[in-house]
Amino acid sequence: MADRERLVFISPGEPPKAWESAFRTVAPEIEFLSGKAEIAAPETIEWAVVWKPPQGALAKLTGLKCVFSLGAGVDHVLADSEYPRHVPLSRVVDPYLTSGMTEYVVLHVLAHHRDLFRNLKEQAEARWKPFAAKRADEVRVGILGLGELGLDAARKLVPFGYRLAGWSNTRKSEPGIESFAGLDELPAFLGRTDILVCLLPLTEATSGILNTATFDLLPQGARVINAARGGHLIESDLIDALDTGHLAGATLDVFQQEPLPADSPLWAHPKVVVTPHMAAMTDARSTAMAMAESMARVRRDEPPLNPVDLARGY
Ligand code: NDP
Ligand code: OXD
Repeated sequence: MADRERLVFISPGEPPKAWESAFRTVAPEIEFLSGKAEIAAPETIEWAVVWKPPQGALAKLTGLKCVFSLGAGVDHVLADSEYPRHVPLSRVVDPYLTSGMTEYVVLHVLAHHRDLFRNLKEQAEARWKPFAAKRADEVRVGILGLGELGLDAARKLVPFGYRLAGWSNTRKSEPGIESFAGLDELPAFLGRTDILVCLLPLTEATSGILNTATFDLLPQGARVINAARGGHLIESDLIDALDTGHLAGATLDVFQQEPLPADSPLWAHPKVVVTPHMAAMTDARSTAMAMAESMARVRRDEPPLNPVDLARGY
């Protein structure tokens, strides 16, 4: 048995430095392993901190007490069919992540409402053409997913005066935000939405939810913002809906393939804004602190903070 608890960091392509330093501060008693080299005695590792772990990597760590997703989403962990399902999985819920996402959503909702993209295009052509934006109380914003991130973004949009609604599994009761719940209410939600924001987790039930049938239910000239996962969107369906003029624009932060391939038609599409999966970034210092708190809980046989319901997938 190892004399120190051991933590392995598995995030292919991400330098472990910031996390190693954060854990050195909040949990100096734990041995931090970068997961790059072959690990001796893998059965003595208690904690795994992961982003897109390779298939089967976690199943080999037979002494695991908890797995921590480096993101709010856990689809990248549960994609591993060998995930050891008796081990609790904890995800990131963090004020800096939440405020980062809210900034992104507010920025792009405002940009679509005020058609900043038209201003940029006309500036490039040195054309002076004022146009009137709709009043905010005539603009219907709808958020798919009213969880940690969707709810905060919706609340911060309330003071702008938008007509706000959200769609979730369970009904919410939030001042200024109309609640739609379950698949039966999805068509009515879409039918009243001019700017659609996706902040759902990627699960079997939500995979491909942004498709032609969904877009057809949105009003003519609607806009789509996807800051959740690339797997929510059928990219060719979006391009068709933009090219026929049914949709007026889109902001995409996440893609079926990341990095977005250089030959993707999304890069140069005149109605699409592409950002490279950066809507909200996990803050190593505050998240490592929450993970250390979770470890203390697990040592007391309590669930970690922000546990994922493995059956539900989020
Ligand atoms: P939460 O789990 O807190 O919220 C999920 C919301 O989606 C809940 O309101 C839930 O409903 C709803 N939901 C889930 N499944 C369904 C369904 N089948 N039908 C209707 N509603 C459903 O997640 P977060 O808000 O913390 O994060 C959302 C996602 O954002 C993450 O999973 C991740 O993929 C993405 N993300 C992207 C980032 C980026 O940089 N682009 C950064 C961080 C996160 P209910 O409330 O009823 O359970
Ligand atoms: C997340 C992400 O899920 O960064 O937190 O995408």
